[in-house]
Amino acid sequence: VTAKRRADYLPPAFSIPLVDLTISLHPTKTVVKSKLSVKRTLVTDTGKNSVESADANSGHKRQPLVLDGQKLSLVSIHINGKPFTNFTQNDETLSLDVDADDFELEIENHVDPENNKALEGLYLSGGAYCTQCEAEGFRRITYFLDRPDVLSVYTVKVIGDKSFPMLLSNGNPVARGENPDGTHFVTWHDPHPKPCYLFALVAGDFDLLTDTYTTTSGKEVALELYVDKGKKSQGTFALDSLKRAMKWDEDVFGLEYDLDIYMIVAVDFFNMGAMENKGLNVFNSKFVLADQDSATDDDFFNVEAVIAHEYFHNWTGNRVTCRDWFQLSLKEGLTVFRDQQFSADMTSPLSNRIKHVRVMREHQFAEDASAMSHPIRPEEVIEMNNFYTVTVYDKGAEVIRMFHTLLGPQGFRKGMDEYFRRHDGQAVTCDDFVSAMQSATELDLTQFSRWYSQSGTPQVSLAHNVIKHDTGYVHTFTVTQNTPSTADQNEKLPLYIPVGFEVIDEDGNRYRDDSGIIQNDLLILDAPEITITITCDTKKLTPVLLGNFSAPVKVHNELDTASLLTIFTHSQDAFNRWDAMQSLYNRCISELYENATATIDSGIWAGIRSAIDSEISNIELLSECLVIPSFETLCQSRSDINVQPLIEARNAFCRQFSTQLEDVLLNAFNGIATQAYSYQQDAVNARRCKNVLLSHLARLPQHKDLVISQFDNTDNMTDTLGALKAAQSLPSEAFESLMAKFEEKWRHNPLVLDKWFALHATQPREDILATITMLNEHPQFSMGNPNRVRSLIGSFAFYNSERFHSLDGEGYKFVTDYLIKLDAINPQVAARIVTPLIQWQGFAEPHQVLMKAQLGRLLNHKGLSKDVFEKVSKSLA
Ligand code: BAL
Ligand code: ZN
Repeated sequence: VTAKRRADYLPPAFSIPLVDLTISLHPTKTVVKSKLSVKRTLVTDTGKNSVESADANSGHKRQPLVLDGQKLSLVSIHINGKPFTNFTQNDETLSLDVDADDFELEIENHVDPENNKALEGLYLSGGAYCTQCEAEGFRRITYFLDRPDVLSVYTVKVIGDKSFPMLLSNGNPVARGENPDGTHFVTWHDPHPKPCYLFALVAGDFDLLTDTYTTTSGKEVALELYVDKGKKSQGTFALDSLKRAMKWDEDVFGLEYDLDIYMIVAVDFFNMGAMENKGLNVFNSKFVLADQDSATDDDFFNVEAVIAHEYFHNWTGNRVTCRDWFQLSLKEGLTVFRDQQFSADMTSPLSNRIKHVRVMREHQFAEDASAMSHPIRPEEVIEMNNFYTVTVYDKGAEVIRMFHTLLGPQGFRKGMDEYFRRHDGQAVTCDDFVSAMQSATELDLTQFSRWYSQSGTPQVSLAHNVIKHDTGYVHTFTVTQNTPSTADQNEKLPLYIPVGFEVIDEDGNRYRDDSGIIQNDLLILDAPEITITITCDTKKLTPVLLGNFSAPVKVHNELDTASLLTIFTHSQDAFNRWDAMQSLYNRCISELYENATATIDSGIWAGIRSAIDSEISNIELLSECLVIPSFETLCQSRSDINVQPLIEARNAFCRQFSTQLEDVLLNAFNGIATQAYSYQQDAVNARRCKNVLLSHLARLPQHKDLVISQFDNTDNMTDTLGALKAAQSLPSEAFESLMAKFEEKWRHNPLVLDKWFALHATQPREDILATITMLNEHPQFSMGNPNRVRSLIGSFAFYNSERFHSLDGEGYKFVTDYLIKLDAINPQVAARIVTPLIQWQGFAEPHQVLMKAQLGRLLNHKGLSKDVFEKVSKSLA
């Protein structure tokens, strides 16, 4: 197994301007006929092929055309119409010794969609043919230069049995008809040159929702959404979301859609969330189907966000694509940032920001601290599918957000305009993006661009000293940065970090620094250390760092309870107010972690009580402030973690929280009226707040009926699930009884049942492994369906920390046994679920020993995929 390195990039030795595919679908023997126009690429000044020039000059034979191809049965090769035999083949490539510079290559091969359980390339699942080509799946359909910098215009003829009435591919349909053998066909033409990872084909029998969208410049676009039969009514929200996304991209970025038709197909078997294939998005049905009975508010939110994300890729990804896969964040970080901005505009900036910061703190910081640590632009990759990570996506989006913060909305837009002006139709690099942004600002972005090459989570620390002078007080704030070494990189350089910086006193008055270093509430920390002073006649000042999470860093700012409550009361930044409460809870949990019998000071409860009282009508902030940091978040500010004691400390804090604050929690709960369901932000906020409150009240036996009553009486899935989550704290018979009713009602809806699988899997009961083993046999469960596997096994490994990390080692062993079986079917999904096991670094020695023992078993397993091998071998290196 060899790694590819970013530094080894060479441009392709051949281009393929035109691709003409004829694909005759058959479950086990699909015939792919590919006709390619191929040109040797020339360097204009020498007239020599760019890669072979040395060989050519020294008189050696010309460089062969080396095509990628995996799991294909080759039938024939023709060049310029003549049979061609001068080739060699191995498991991964087909190498053709061709003399010509410009020729037509015809290849015929067979593929076996029915037995393709990895869901990469062309597969037949759930009664439909479907493709997934990103990152390197096209090579499982036909032989090709499967790399994103080879851009071609595609014509695709799809031939299929009439039991598959819909035959779809990219672009516009240009012909359709019937064949003498009873099959039918549709021919598609996509005029936009694209890399093969954006190729798509879908064939099946779907329900179709249609609509139109007229762009600002007056072009009418047909919108088509394909869903499973009988699910039409669950598709309307997605289609409306698409129109909102199209409008938003015109309004905010001036970007219009560029084909006559935009199609989205929802399928049940899908490794990812969705895929932005040109003009033909393929979606995991989980991110399309939504109605009030079966989808929660979070599901609605996610549908809108993912629909927008894939749509936004049409410009940031498809029109301007990546030169090579190391540049993945060029399109993903940027597109995640764009979808986050869209969601904030459609819903609420605050809850969006908190949602995304939670992802960073729970998952991205953990990745940085693990053996899989990598910069947002990785340097070395064995299996590209392993790099669709929270680092590339979410930290990548944070880096784009920092450009936005530094350049301002107008400067950012100017940079984006320039990016498209320079690179529309090209495959480019992250450096090209930075260069376009550089053209839009006076700031020198050289140091800033280290965010692309340096991995790890920087730590920003603050030391605050006060000296009394005759005239008042001089406060000195020393802010330092330090990025600890990571598994992939020892040496770290100072980064250019925009640190939100606010200084307030106990009454909420704000203070400016003496030298005006802080501008627009930002301190630019571009050196290892920066000191600012504030001279004033106030002794007690509270510094508030990282407003709105202005950079993807951890902050060390030791503040006492009074200061945290001051921030909550007075900070101008709602994010900081939320964050202060999170810090307060974290500190309380630390006390209980260090001393299990400690009781939290009554002053703290009084402070929280008055915080709740003061925000009783601001339910959006209130609900976020009532959420106790997750176990995963708590792990990120600790090392050498003993799991059970930390979970017990968190549970003890939660119990005290419920007991101490029962009256205010109940009062707030009763104060939120239940309304008929609508997916409107006010109603979403109300349900969210009510369900957070219910989860606290459910810990008190006297409020069991509130949970049951909500479960029995609600008209929507958000409150049903809120009740079920709260019921996880009830005695197990009560929980099981509600779960049984839920299953009875929803057993025929797999997406809803996924929620049920996940609720079971996250129960910290002692016999959970037996329960999961039983659920694995549930009629709706299938190891071949990634959604089911993620719900049951993924939820256990990622979120049932108590049982996964149980010190008898059974949780680790259970997941490992499962992964060994899953890896043989679907390596991509197996490699995702191995993540919690490879993140052993933060845990205490007894955990590490047990985790590494299971990783060793995996590594020794014969036939392990490249996907799992890469992560496991790194974690044991
Ligand atoms: N490009 C893979 C799926 C997504 O990020 O949209
Ligand atoms: Zn994406």
